Amino acid sequence: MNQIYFAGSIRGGRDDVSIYLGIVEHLKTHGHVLTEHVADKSLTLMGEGGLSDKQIHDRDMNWLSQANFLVAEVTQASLGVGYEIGRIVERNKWVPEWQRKNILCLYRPQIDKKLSAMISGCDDLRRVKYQTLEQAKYGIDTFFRLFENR
Ligand code: 6K6
Repeated sequence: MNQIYFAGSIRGGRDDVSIYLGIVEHLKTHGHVLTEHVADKSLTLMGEGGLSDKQIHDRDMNWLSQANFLVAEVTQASLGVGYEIGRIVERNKWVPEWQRKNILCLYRPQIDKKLSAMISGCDDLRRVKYQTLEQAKYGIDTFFRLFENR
């Protein structure tokens, strides 16, 4: 079964949390989503009670290492999401092809928010532009189809 790490902004801002929820629900049709909490509306900027930042970082890095897909919603700029993507892009350079984690970045082009050149200019990940959830779902389905029967 596919293990999917979904990345979305937390301290970068929670404006898009409803969109994350729709994406996560759809990702579940493609495998097990390790990070459902990213789409949890009750997870606020104040965070998860009881966990230190080190515990969150180490737990998430552990989940990221278990995942074989990283799907990130990158419209809302987030240091954490950029860090997660960068860690995997770098790791992918040092492992054989069959161990690489495939990366999909979903974003909604907006007049006042331009995607970072570090994501829009990176050859080592796939990007899908969308406006509606239906378009995001179509992009997700197309992405996963690329890796079927591999
Ligand atoms: C929420 C708010 C404050 O502290 C929290 C508790 N946090 C987190 N729980 C789980 N994953 C987290 C948390 N903070 C960051 N992450 C990871 O980084 C997630 O996997 C997200 O994809 C990403 C969000 O980074 P920021 O920089 O937007 O927080």
